Amino acid sequence: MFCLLLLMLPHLGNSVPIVQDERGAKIVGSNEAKEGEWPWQVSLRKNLEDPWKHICGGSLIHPSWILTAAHCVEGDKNDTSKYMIQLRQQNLYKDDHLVPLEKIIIHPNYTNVFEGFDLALLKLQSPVQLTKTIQTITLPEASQIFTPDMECWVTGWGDIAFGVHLPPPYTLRKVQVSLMDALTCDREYHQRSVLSAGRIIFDNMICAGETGKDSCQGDSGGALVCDVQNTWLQAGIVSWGIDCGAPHRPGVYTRVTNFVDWISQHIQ
Ligand code: 4AZ
Repeated sequence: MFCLLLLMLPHLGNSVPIVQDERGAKIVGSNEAKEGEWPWQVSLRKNLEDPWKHICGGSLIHPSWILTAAHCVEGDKNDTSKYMIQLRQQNLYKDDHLVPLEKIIIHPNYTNVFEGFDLALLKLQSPVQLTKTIQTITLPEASQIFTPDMECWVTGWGDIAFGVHLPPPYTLRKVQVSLMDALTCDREYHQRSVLSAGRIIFDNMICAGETGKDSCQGDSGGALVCDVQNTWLQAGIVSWGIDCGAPHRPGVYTRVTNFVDWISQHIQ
């Protein structure tokens, strides 16, 4: 959805042709996740023409709470009945057990993805039983610094290349991505861009990925996680990007450290 929208924004000057690449594109550039990996990964489902269709990813951060992107539930904060959560699943739609929502909390400063603040909390009607395959992801301390040398991954059932849906049996995919701070990312986004004035990437965003390795449509709301001294911490939430896996266009993520106080205020 955002790919298309974004490509229609001429001022961002994306001049990269849409081609199938030879870099082995999948989530983009990924491999299949193993069963038991990424036990916090959830699928956000919406009741559309296709009932309970996957629209976004999300992460289990507490037995009763999911963290996702605000743009995934935009305009529906009082309409919890339109949504359901599927907890960690190896193949999307296989043996669904959908969990209803009690509450949707969109960050109060959210207006659109380009301004940041692209996060929302979803409260489940009843807490989930944690198992070997269903676990929470740890949020970082607000002071945690994520650096490009860290090992970070993004996972999801999103498109495997720009405009190319993940085919059945919809196996969860993962890709290792390197982080990029907002300023460096902003410089990247100004490359080959018609309009060079003004910030494109703000400090409440963090970027990750490189040519051929990226998140894509359908991965939104999912977690960008990093292994920090043998603990997985959530550094980002898939938010937006121009194209998927294109040169000078890293994936843009909500920077979780900026929002851990807001999150813990709501989930106590
Ligand atoms: C989307 O449309 C989307 N390459 C998500 C992530 C990225 C681009 C688009 C990052 O939801």
